[in-house]
Amino acid sequence: MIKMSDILLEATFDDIKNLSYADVKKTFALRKKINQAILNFFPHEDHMVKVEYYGDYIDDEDELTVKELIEYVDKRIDDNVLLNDDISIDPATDKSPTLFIDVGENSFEITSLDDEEFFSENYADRKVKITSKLSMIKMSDILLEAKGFSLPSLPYAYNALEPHIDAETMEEHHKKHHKGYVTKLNDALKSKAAQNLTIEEVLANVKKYDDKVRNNAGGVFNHTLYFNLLSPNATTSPVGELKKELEKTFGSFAKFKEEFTESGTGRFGSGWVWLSLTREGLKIHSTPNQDNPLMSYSEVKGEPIIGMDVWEHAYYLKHRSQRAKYINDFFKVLDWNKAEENYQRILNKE
Ligand code: MN3
Repeated sequence: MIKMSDILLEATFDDIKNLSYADVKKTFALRKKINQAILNFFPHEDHMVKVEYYGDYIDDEDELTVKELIEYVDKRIDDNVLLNDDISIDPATDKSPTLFIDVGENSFEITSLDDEEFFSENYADRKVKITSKLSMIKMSDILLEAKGFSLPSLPYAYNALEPHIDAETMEEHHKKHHKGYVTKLNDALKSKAAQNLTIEEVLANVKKYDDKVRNNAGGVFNHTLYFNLLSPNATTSPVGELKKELEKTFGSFAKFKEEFTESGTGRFGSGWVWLSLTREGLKIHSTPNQDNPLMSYSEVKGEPIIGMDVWEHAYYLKHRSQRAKYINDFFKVLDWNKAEENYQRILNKE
């Protein structure tokens, strides 16, 4: 049996985020309509009916009063129905007093246990039919959890970048650090009417918020960019337009790599090294902590094409204090096809 708490795991973030308050209101109204439909069909609350329930994981059968039936249906819907399930209610097509309710993979067949004659006589008056595409969901869960950012999954396994970056580092980095930034950012934005903003919108106006937002919004964005740039099948030298622009700006890939590495080893404490597109063209620069070039705090402002994490948590388990070795290994898993994609996306935005 699927519980509503699982829905938040199963539904995509967009499914939940796109649910508007209007949908929420409509869903309540629809549930009321189902209750009303049952009552229209079985007009006496103390009338006995037999319900047969066929669910995703369990089947069930019971004899209930109509009043109990309404609660039973409501409860089952609450426990079992997933986002975007269809719903339909139909009386039996012949004149037998049977009501069918289908909600997604769950169905109810409800048969009158007495008053059969009464039923067939008045059948026409009680005809009900509801069909809707609307989701039935437990609103309290959605309202608490729907808003906010979620942790993107990695496009490869934790051990996929070995031997250059080890599985333990990747798992810690994604499951603990990246996730931590997501959780803390959601917490920091909770009462700030910022729930529908994109991460870029938060970063562009980061001075409006406190340092908790600054650090964690940076953490969310930077790690998403970083993890997506890495690949077990990386194309390890520049391609496309970015290759041309890189050679024009830095002379050669080797020169670029040298300057990028120096920026990484030269960053005191924790921070990031960037290749950004600025108003003056491509630039290598670094930022402290979780700052990035989209923030007004950054000395160099622009659009990040490549971001390299030089926090110790990104390499310490394997490379210990040897940051330069980590940077060397970073270049073995940095996928320049992804960098070119980022570059093209930025060019097309302008
Ligand atoms: Mn990190």
